[in-house]
Amino acid sequence: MAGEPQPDCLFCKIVAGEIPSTQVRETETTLAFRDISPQAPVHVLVVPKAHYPDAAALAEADAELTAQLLREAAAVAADEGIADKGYRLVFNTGEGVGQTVFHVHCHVLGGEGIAMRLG
Ligand code: DGP
Repeated sequence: MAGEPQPDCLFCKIVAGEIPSTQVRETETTLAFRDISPQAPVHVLVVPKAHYPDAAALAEADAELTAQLLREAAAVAADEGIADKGYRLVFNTGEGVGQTVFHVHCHVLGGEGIAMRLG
């Protein structure tokens, strides 16, 4: 069923506490934790606790949860002190652009030295 935990999903295991992570925020429906391989001074992943493979599937299934995820991403940016200077939210969607974990996650990227423009 849509949203149900998937046994082989890495981020479902992190949500369940079966794999450790450095958590920075948690709500009833979302979890935010530091990326294991940071690409910027601040690099946090925000996930819904429910399992959806990518941003398109989440948006199609649950508009409120999509909004909660984006609100949490903004809250992470505020907590991490990067909201004023600007930050980037990235949803890699599909293997072709490097999505490696098929549990939707929002990368929150920011801090000194982060590129100002994509491309
Ligand atoms: P993506 O390429 O968009 O699917 O990003 C997946 C991210 O997940 C990547 O930046 C590295 C991160 N990641 C992979 N395995 C782990 C893990 O076990 N723990 C944490 N905290 N992050 C992980």
